[in-house]
Amino acid sequence: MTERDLERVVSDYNRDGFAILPAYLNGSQLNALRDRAVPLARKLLEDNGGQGRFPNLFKSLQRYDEWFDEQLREGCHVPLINHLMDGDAVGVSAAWFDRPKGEMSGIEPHIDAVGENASANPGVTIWFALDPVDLGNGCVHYLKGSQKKNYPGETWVADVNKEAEDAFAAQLNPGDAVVHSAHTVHWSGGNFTGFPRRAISYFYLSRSVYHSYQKKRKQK
Ligand SMILES: O=C(O)CCC(=O)C(=O)O
Repeated sequence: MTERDLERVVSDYNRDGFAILPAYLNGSQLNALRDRAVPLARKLLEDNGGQGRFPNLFKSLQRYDEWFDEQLREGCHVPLINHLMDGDAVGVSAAWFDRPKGEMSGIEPHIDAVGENASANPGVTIWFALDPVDLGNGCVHYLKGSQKKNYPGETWVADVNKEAEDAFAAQLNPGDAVVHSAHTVHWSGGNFTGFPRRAISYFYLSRSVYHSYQKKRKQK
């Protein structure tokens, strides 16, 4: 990424809470990601039998394949994540987000992490498209500027106007990516086409938020 591209990404991210990264992966990086992700997701789907609220969403891929562990720690995107998080990023999860043909509902509006206040950046997610994604097959939408508000309590966000002028549909090509703050409200749609809509994301928290989540989990 050139200095100029980086400036544009930081400025979009600070203003809107997300930034589009066109052609972020080259052909061989995209093939490597797809070749690693698709068989693992197939195996996880066979093992779990499509259970749960999101049968085609698998988190913590790094626990099943060390390649994802390495990507989460040292992938080509990690310097950008650290740049956006002042060098404070801890990798939490590599995830598979599929919206296969016929899955008519997406994921409702949410943020990725609850922080202490809106001005502190609790984390960042980078989402890589493996297929062309658009309005028809359930692309991710963002509410521009929503990272600046406070959403205390929980990650699901009620009463979001998905038709608002500030709602942005991240329509991407394979190898494009989008990076968003853990405080940015986002959602996705169902797949009303015959085309696949597969993606991989990597999720990072700031060190302090990561440790406080770990502490809360141990107390449960
Ligand atoms: O891929 C999707 O449908 C939603 C992605 C998402 O919510 C996320 O990456 O945090």
